This record gives sequence, structure tokens and C-alpha cells, in this order.
Amino acid sequence: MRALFARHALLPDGWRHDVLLEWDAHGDLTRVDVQAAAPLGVARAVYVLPGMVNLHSHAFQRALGGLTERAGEGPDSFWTWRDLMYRFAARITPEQIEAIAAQLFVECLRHGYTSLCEFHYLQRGPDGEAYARPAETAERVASAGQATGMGLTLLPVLYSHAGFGEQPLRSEQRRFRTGVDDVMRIVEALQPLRGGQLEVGAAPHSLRAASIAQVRELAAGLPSGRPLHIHIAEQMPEVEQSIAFSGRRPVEYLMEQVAVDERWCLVHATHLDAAEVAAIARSGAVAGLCPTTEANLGDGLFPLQAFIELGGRFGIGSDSHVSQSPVEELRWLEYGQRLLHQRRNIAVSSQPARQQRDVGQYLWQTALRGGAQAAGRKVGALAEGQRADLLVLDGDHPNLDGVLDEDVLGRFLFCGNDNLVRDVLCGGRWVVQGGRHVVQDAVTQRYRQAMNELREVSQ
Ligand code: NGQ
Ligand code: ZN
Repeated sequence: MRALFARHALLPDGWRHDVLLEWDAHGDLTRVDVQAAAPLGVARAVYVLPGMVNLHSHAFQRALGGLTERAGEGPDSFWTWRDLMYRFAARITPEQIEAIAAQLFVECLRHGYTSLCEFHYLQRGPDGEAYARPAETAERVASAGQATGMGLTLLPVLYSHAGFGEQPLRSEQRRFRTGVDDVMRIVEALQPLRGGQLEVGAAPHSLRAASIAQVRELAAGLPSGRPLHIHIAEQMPEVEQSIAFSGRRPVEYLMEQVAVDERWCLVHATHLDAAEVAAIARSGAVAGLCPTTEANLGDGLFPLQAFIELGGRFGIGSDSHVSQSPVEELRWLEYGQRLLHQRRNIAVSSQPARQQRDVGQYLWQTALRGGAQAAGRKVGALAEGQRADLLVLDGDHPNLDGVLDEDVLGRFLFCGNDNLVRDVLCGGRWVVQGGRHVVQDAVTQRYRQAMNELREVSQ
């Protein structure tokens, strides 16, 4: 049956009661009626939320999560982590990419993500040779999406250089090498996969890996309306290299040279001056914040308070996948700001008109809007015509027992570590039931096998 009756459902304008949701065979919501009567025989739920968008992922890095936490010889940093990541990326096969992505998607769905943007740069074989199919590895991620039901935005990556000023790629980067034409060929190869559950955009990796001229060419070549993502200003050395090369900070340089608008997602954008904060907010682009990875890699804290004050749009991503939970991502986003400013409830107190006082609800709804924009798909709200992507929370859990509507997201985001996501509907398909993904055993078995193979190669 393609219907659900929710006692409490989070709609775009807040919590509503007795909500009847219906969807069609394509997975689009066809009806969202409030204060409806419960029809006989329709499944019931207590608390229903729209599923979250994960706007930044490198799926293969899931396999590395927690395995880079031993100190090296000298001081460890983002850059020493990156060397370990390159070493791992050098030996992974397309089959393993698929197995790891499927495991990741199961975990993300179980924790409440129903959409994910895959920033996909591992596109060549181990020696840097092209695969017979130009979109070989991206197609592997797509099939992991199909097998698990995750909604995807595939972002084939433009990766031509090792640093500002068109520095030649390092040998460890040979599997990533693409020019604008390669990316456009991959975008075309993925065209037949586009549909309700899958969109295709593109992504210049960073201003280190793509020149400004290439960024412009890619943006102009991509069909209009498709998302464009870029890593930017994650680490201070990148800011310094940008200034040395162009006389501009990375975001300043990008905004000056490229027409950055709503199509764009600026991933990390950690190190900004006041003018850059204002420029991103004004552009309508989404800031793609990945608090757990940014913490893990020692990046720094995004100036969230100033950005919200100026009406900036943001969403969350799990990037290197040290976490697969939107709860942890949003909790860290707010906690980072509390630690920085030595105050509480920062996200809501920064809104110009203080429209929303419920921090959890503000974070969930705002990250959804930004995430949906960055994904370029009809997601992010329980409303007619949107994808049927929703979470049923565990109404029997003591944290949710008898709580007021305005405390549901507070309980969900800021209290404890139990996973309160019980059932998940994604694109009209029940993919998680009673906390378990419907194909999780088979997916995890393949993942274990892939990890065993990878361990053998590394010994
Ligand atoms: C990436 N990750 O592409 O996986 C990057 C590291 C780089 C993050 N930026 C590589 N978190 O930026 O050069
Ligand atoms: Zn990234």
C-alpha cells in the first residue's frame, strides 16, 4: 500500500497532526493532507520527518573510516591523511567501490539520509588507464544506489592538476585524472540513469585541481540547472597558495571569476573573511558543511553565525564518512559554534528575524532546503510532487515518549546515541524496517569480502 498516516509529521511549515501521505508508483508524493481521518488499513506512525540530504560524499572513503587514527612520524595533518587516502585509493577495484558504496548507503539510510551527492573522482584504473566504459566507476556507485534504494546525485569530478598554476598531477593522483571533455563524456554516459532517484551534475575538484578557465568551461558545458559542486578553502595552506598564485583568497577568486549562483555548492568553505561570507550568502549558493570530517581532519570551524545572519544557505555532508548519521553532523555543527562563541542555541539566535526557536527543527529544515538545492532533485519536503522520502522515528523510545512537538527534534539531535530512526521510505520504497535495511545482510557480506581482499593486497 502506498500510504501512511502520521500522528505528527514535519511539513515545510512545521509540525502538523493527523497527516495522510500518499505516493505513486514512481515514488512521488501525490497527497499530503493535514488533519485527515485515518483510513482503515493504512499503516500508522507517530513521528514522521522528511529524510535528510547528504550533500557531500566520497563513498570509497567509508572503508578507511577509523583506520587513519594512528600517529605518523611527524605532525599529522589533513595532508598526511590525504597521502594515506591516496594509497588506499590506488588499489581499489570497481567491484570493491560498488561493495563499499552499498554498505555506506545502507548505513546512511538507516540513520536518516535518503539522498546523497557523490563527489566522484576515482574514475580511472590503477595505472591511470581509462576503463572501457568511461563511467565505469560512477556506474558502480549508481548500481549500489539502486540495490539499496538511496537517492543519488552523481557528480563526476574534473581533476587535472596537483596545485594552483596548473601544476602537473602527482603519480598518486593518476586514477583521478580528467579534463573537461572527459567529464562531459561521463556526464553523457550517465544520462540514461537519470530519473526520480538519480540526477547527474559535475564538480571541479578544487581550485588546486582545476584552473579557473576549466571551471568556467565545465560550468558552461553542463546542461543548465544541473548542480555544480567544488571543494574550497578547507585548509589554510590552500588559502595561502591561492593568494600566492592569484592575489586572492580561494572564495574571493572563484566569486570574482565565475558566475556562482544557486546551481553551486561550495563544499567546506571553512576559511572565509567577512566579504567572502557575504558574497556566498548573496550568491544563493549552498555552503556544503561536513562537521565530522572537518573535525576529524583538523580543518577549522565555518563562520555559521555570520553566514546565517546574512541569510546564507547551507546543508550537511558526511564527506569521508567518519560518521553516517545526520544527527551527529548537525549536533557537531551547532556544538562547534557553542564552543567557539561560548553561548547556546547559536543557529536559531543568528536568524535575522528569529522566526524559529527550536534549534533542532531549524537545523533539520534548513539543512534539508540547502541539501535539496545542492542535490538538484525534488527532495527535502513532505509536499505533493516531491519524492516520497521519509523517516518514521521510534515512537516507543523513552526519548520520544510524550514529548511536545517542539522538542521532538531536540530529543532526536541532542540527546543520546541510540538510533531513533525506525523505518525509512525512500523514493516510495520501504528500505529500512524496524531499524534494519531490507538487504543489509547481503550488502554487509559483500563489504566484508571487499575489505578482506583489500587487506590482502596491502600486506
Ligand atoms: C578529497 N577530501 O577529495 O577526498 C578531499 C581530499 C584534496 C576533503 N577535502 C583531497 N575532505 O582535497 O586534495
Ligand atoms: Zn570532499
